[in-house]
Amino acid sequence: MIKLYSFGKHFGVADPSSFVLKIDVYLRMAGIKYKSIVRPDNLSKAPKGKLPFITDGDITVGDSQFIIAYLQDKYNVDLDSHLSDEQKGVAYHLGKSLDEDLYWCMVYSRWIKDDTWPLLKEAFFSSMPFPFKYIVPILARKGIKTALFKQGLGRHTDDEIMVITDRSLQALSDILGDKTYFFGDNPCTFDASAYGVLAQFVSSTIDNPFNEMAKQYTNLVSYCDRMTEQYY
Ligand SMILES: N[C@@H](CCC(=O)N[C@@H](CS)C(=O)NCC(=O)O)C(=O)O
Repeated sequence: MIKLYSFGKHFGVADPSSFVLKIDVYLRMAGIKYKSIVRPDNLSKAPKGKLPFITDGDITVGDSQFIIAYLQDKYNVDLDSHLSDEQKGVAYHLGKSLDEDLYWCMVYSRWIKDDTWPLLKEAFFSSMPFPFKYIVPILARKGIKTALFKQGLGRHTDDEIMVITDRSLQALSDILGDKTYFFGDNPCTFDASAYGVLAQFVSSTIDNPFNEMAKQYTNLVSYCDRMTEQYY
């Protein structure tokens, strides 16, 4: 059976990583049986040093885009057969925007903002033995700060990052409109990506200004509720 190496349920969502949640929901959408493996040493075993990765027998695949490609190929999954070529192209680049832009806004809201960092630190590091529980979170947060700076988002002010996040959420809300899924009546691969990141904002128990702002988009909230209801 496929094993999905993940962080485990946190803050009211099946996984606090948008990339792991993308694969978790994708496997459910595709009807593929899998087992979630939540272990502290998952990251050190990850082929690319990041989660998610999967193992399927003796095959290991890292990175959400390659995991999806592997599942499509190996298990003959096609969640996009109802999309036109143009829609497939739009969906692909929308997905990239979530992975490369909105994801980082979420990271900023959790790791950098002092209103949420204590919650994150407690959830991920408090069970570590002394002195690691004090040293590791400081180093990890510093690493995220550097990553955000290099990515570019970390060079903006707090207000600017809020604006960038809101623009992205507004655009997603406009695209979804009153449709059931992003591309109509049936879910597609993009819905896995969308749910993966949107649920982190609107279905999370984390109460911060970013999530508060996201929850104003009632169609995005209903969408995540619908996906959760359907697949969990
Ligand atoms: N491109 C990767 C991104 C995965 C990723 O950034 N995972 C984060 C969690 S959301 C991670 O494992 N970070 C740990 C680290 O960088 O040490 C994918 O699509 O799977």
